[in-house]
Amino acid sequence: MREKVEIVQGDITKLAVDGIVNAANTSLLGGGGVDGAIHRAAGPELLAECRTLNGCPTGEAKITKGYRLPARHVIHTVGPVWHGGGKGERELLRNCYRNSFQVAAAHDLSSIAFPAISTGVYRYPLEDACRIAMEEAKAALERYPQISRVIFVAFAPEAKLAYERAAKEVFG
Ligand code: AR6
Repeated sequence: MREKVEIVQGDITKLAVDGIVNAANTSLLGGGGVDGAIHRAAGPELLAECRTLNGCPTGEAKITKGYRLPARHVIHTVGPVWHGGGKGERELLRNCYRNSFQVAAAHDLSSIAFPAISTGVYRYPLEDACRIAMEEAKAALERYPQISRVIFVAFAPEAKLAYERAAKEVFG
């Protein structure tokens, strides 16, 4: 299983994979951070398709085409805003990963790349977020044999270290 997981540093919009995951907000109409970068790189057709989706509740995931991106699809998920951990944040973040993998598998995507959902503007603690991401990757790889490549994209060097620590803890 571990060999199907890659940890890379860089810009998720550059990856030629079946699907990249967007850390969106409930409107699905764009924003800053990775969401802004994905919309800029995909072009206005992405926003047009997103307008037809009627938003997305926190923890859920919806798929669109990738348009001008090298990735074929974008899976839009909405992470929780961190309020200290007492507002169901952990379960909501877990749901983002679970539902993104479920949507990917349902559309027969075999390679999927994730940013560190909620760890930017939404202030979710990085170590905890990377651990949840890794646990859910392991579960998804066990559940969906059609998924052969999971890529965690670290934008900052500390995120790469956090993913590497999480991979050791989860996969041994
Ligand atoms: N490639 C990969 N990772 C990136 C990129 C990139 N091009 N750009 C940023 N990151 P954030 P959130 C990392 O703030 O916390 C938006 O306005 C970044 O370093 O993008 O889920 C939405 O519309 C961080 O580790 O998303 C929402 O309103 C991670 O991506 C809100 O922000 C997530 O940071 C969502 O906040």
